[in-house]
Amino acid sequence: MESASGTPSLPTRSEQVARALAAAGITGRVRELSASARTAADAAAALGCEVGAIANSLVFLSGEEPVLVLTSGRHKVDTGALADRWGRPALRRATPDQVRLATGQAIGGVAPAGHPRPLPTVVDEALTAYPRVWAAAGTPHTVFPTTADELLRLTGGRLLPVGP
Ligand code: 5CA
Repeated sequence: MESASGTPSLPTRSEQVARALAAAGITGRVRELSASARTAADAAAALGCEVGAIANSLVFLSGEEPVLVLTSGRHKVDTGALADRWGRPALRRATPDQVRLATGQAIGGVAPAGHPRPLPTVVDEALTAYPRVWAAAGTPHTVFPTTADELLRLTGGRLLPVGP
């Protein structure tokens, strides 16, 4: 059966992501993988791409506000430097419960969109090095192809360096 998004029977959380992509005019389709893509390394292995081309959707709390940092899988976030560049209160890693509350998605499948409310977002400048990047689509088994420019459009985010 085909759903409204034109993709056959995706999980509900991925349907929400597919709808957000369509609303932003993003044409890359959500793809369901047989292997788990819970981490950037798993996703890169399943897709046969560089780990740097995986966009991890990491949730932090800045003060009490949840924020999203779309980070290349090739490095970690330097939270101190990023908070300074972004002009926000210090960033700390959200707990699994806080991630679910802010995104409606579980760690391992957090997507850049499809959340109950849009989160203030940074897109990692390092992602511009890849003509195609892959992000999770709401579950650990779903991904979609995109670009740094599309992620900026999708999230209304800011392009900043996030790595060390
Ligand atoms: N599906 C892949 C990308 S396609 C994915 O979701 N990767 S991820 O990096 O965005 O999700 C795993 C991330 O969740 C880890 O990098 C880590 O930053 C975060 N994480 C894992 N366990 C915890 C935890 N207990 N608390 C908070 N964050 C966690």
